[in-house]
Amino acid sequence: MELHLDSISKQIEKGKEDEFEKSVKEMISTLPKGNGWGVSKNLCQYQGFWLHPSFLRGVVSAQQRFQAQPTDIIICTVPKAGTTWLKSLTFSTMTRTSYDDSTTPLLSSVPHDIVPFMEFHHDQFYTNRDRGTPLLSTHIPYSSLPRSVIDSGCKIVYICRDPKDSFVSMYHFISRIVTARKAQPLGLDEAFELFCEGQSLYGPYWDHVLGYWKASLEHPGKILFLKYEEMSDDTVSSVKKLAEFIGYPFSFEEQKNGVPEKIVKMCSFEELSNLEVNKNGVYCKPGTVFVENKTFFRKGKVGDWKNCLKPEMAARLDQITMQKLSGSGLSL
Ligand code: PAP
Repeated sequence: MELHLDSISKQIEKGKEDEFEKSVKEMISTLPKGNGWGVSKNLCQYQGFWLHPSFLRGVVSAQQRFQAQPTDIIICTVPKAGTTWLKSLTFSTMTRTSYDDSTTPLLSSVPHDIVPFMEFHHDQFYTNRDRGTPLLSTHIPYSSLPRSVIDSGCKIVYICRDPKDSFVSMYHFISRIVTARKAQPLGLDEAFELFCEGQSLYGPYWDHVLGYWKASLEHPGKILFLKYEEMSDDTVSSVKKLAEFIGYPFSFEEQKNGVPEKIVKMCSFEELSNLEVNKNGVYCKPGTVFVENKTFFRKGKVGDWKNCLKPEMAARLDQITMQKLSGSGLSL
């Protein structure tokens, strides 16, 4: 009898899932389409932002079903602004009484497998919660976040980066994925033009940043707004600030014993990028593509755009940034 009921409820679930898939497909077919940079045929413009079609399915699913808990910590980022680094630092800070630098799961898993993306790994949330670390991440723009994330009282940590470095990072990341698939990546000039026009993953870049910036001014206790450059400049102070904000402050004793410094070292680009898992492992975003873990660790430097962008390209991005951020109190 129990087995029978189980199979009926599975059928009902499957029916609901099929209906959801159908309605998302229909909705996607009505959206404006943009250039997918070779990763997908098209990006879709959804609620003002350009999304990869398979991420969009996850975004809609999260909007409809994700229930944030007041104790959740959600890392929100615009792609290529420091997601991987912030995940490692936050996870290590939250789990420092359970693990140290010789036992941390970061030694054997890429940070994206340890801190799942809300829109890519919907099914795994509960597993993650069972592990006792209420830590998730997302690239979803502020205005499109699931309602429960805003209402639940959970905390958000956002990181942004100089758009010149984020663009260069994204360009290399996508080129590596496309080349691995034996396809022809977009030329730098074409990708740059699209980025400037706002057509990049989860772009327009500036609108994404501004959404979280304005929200952080309105709700400073809910959203911590970080910059990659400031974190690079003084990582230990940034980690202490982060720990305080998420409710896991370092005690006097821990500070005396150099715990924040140990976390910073363990999560440094040099340490993480040299781990076997991050040199040779593979990350799979469900429903989309396999990405080699090493593509998340390229150079990890501030100002690498100088090796890639012509001065006039840099000036153009700076100009757009100035215009877009004008009057906001934010500079990048
Ligand atoms: P994602 O949004 O796809 O997850 P994300 O982690 O935000 O990517 O960005 C990757 C960038 O962070 C890369 O920058 P680069 O291309 O300019 O080199 C990557 O090298 C950098 N990065 C990854 N891990 C670290 C780290 N531990 N410290 C500093 N930078 C890092």
